[in-house]
Amino acid sequence: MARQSIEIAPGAAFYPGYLDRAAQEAMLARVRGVIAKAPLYHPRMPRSGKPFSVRMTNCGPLGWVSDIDGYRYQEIHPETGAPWPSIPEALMAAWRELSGFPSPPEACLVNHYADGTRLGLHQDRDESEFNAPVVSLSLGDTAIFRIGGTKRRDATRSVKLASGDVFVFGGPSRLAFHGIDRVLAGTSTLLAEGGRFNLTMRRVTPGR
Ligand code: MD3
Ligand code: FE
Repeated sequence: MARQSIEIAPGAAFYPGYLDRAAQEAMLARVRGVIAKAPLYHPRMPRSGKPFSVRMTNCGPLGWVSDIDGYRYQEIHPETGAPWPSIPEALMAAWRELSGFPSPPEACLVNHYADGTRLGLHQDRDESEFNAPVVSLSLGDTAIFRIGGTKRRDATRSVKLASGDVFVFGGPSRLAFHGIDRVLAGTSTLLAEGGRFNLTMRRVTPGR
């Protein structure tokens, strides 16, 4: 059955409550499994080497990393040297249902926000397939998400992302500036330790 979505901006489809509580708990267990094999770490900003406040890891054949040398996708965890674990089947199913893209995702970036962490306004342009959307899933505390246009100075709007919500960023929104202004502590009971996970599936190399 087709899911109901809200178009927040051209090509940006919002699916509030895509995962119910039981599905969020099952997904969280999968995320914990990924982290057991590929620990969360603090990426560093190119050039300055300043650490991000958000911790990250990945699953899938490729993972997005950032260090003093720059941003890139690579096949191994930067600290353990091990290949990234595979993308959990429940995430692959969401991609098949919602992406409208024939090829599978190659990378799933896992971001972890402790209370008080944020992610500044940025574009995601380290991929070479912009016809594929980015599919994003939130777990845990609600975040204040900001999205603008393809120019940094374009007007922005804010959307609250709650646990179980999914966003598909395709079309013109694929290259929109976006960021997380703050995470609202205590808004979800999913994570015993508090905070928030965001999972983003991406196609990195050209697909069909
Ligand atoms: C719009 N993540 O991983 S999710 C990121 O909540 C990222 O962790 C934020 O920005 C987070 O790059 C925001 C929503 C999101 C993710 C990726 C996008 C929006 C996007 C890529 C292109 C356009
Ligand atoms: Fe992003």
